Amino acid sequence: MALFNLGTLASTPVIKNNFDLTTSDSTDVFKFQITSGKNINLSLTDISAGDDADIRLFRDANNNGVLDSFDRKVGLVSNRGSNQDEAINFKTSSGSFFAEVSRFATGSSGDVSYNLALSATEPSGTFPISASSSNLLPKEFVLGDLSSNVTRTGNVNNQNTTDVYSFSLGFLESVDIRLDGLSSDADIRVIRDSNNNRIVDAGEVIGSSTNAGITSELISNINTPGDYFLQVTEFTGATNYNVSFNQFSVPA
Ligand SMILES: [Ca+2]
Ligand SMILES: [Ca+2]
Ligand SMILES: [Ca+2]
Ligand SMILES: [Ca+2]
Repeated sequence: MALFNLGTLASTPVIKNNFDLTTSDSTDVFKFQITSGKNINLSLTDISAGDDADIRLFRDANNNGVLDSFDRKVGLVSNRGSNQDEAINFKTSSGSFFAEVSRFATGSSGDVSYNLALSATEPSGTFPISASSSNLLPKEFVLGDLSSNVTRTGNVNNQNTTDVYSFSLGFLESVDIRLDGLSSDADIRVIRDSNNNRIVDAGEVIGSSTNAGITSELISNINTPGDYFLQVTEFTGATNYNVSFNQFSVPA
């Protein structure tokens, strides 16, 4: 196991790109602190083709500075198949944490390389701690080119504050995006990752909808060809949701 001490994690993402796991050194652990209630965001991307890596998040529950079996009793995991991106978005109180990236041996052929981004974003409100949009862009749900209407259902909650969908639009394709079926407040925003670094940088949010309560959300008429991300984010509490991508053609 390799251990990396990141110090205090804040909203500016910490980037650890082109890290490697091997059969003899199959886990990397990144230790960090948050000094007040925040949203911890972890994004594991660019896992090497033909391989599988997973990510886990643990609190240093016994405060001894070591990731031990006591800490491992409670944690969050993202362990999808093959080299799909992994994501954790956790609303939590201050403390010390360990993010552990591990090589999933059964799904991997040799060395496994990956990119990791970590951030701790500020709550949107003051009290109680409200969720905030992640500034990381793992491809959790890959929709591809929107050549027909797509509807998906999901759930956001304190242990999964953000879901990220990736989609693209071709020439003369447009889309309206609607979020409904809410039982608690959730919001949406659309991001164009212009510099392709899988981080939400200044100027990359091209639309958002943040109505109060369980009012539905709508972002209309995105119509420039290209690749996009949609984030669905919890605001105050757990909720199921429906997200609809209503595709239509732009008149030539
Ligand atoms: Ca410990
Ligand atoms: Ca995996
Ligand atoms: Ca970016
Ligand atoms: Ca809302």
